[in-house]
Amino acid sequence: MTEEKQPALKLNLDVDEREMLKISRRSFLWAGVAGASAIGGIWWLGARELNRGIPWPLRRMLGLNEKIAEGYFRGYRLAPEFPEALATERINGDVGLDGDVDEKGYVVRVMGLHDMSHAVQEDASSEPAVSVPISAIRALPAVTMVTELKCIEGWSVVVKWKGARLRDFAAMCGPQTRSLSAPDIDRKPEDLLPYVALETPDGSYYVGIDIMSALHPQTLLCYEMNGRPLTNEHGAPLRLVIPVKYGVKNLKRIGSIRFTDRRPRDYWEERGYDWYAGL
Ligand SMILES: Nc1nc2c(c(=O)[nH]1)N[C@H]1C(S)=C(S)[C@@H](COP(=O)(O)O)O[C@H]1N2
Ligand SMILES: [Mo]
Repeated sequence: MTEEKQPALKLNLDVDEREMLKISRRSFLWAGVAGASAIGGIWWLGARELNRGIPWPLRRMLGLNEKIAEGYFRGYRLAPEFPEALATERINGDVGLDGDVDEKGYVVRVMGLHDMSHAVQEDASSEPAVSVPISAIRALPAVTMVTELKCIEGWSVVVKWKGARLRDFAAMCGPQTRSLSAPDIDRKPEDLLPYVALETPDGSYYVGIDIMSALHPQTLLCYEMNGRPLTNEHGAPLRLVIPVKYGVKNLKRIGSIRFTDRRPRDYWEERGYDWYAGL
């Protein structure tokens, strides 16, 4: 796993989670996000500055990222990485992928944030949601990793992925907390709501993920696969890649992301598979 604009992380696979929480107190992201919220939050980012490149609060976050504390992600057990030469692909599952998408104007609808005051309701039947433009996700630190996608059918493929950490996305958006006070992902992950729900834009494929797996450093919102933009069959323009879970949870074409205290419905769980689907 490499992150652009910073040295490769040294990762320690065997430290327990308590240690991880302790270490993560040296957090860096929240400072950048606090800077952003102080001047009106990410909705402002989406609305105002994206055409001119990276808005300044994100640029500030990148700066802090460069000074990332060694061991920031210690304690998370990482999925193995593979040589790039092994990267290949296979297509499986097309539920929720009908039709084309507007890749440039694409937005992800986000629900369950601490501050929903900028949420908009599209129509009478839909729930108010904050629209985060895909350009804001592309402006987050880009992570590249070569990991295995394992299908419950019994096959797997090694794929080179590029995208933003769901963790960084969450830090940018500010999820709702149990205490209803401002979220602190690094220092108080236990105060976050326990689940994340993701759905395709048409709502026909949907997954639920436990929050700690969602915040895992290899859980990415990907826009590139094997060095090329995602194709429709692989979930263009944005898909979830979560190597600590089976393929079923790696939702293609993300239409919405919801932070929630209720265990979300899950497409393959409803068809008899394990809800957790962890490796
Ligand atoms: N939207 C959507 N996402 C999906 C599926 C699907 O049917 N629809 N199938 C899942 C399954 S079972 C697998 S194994 C992976 C396959 O991803 P790939 O086609 O990019 O290899 O996508 C997952 N994500
Ligand atoms: Mo699968």
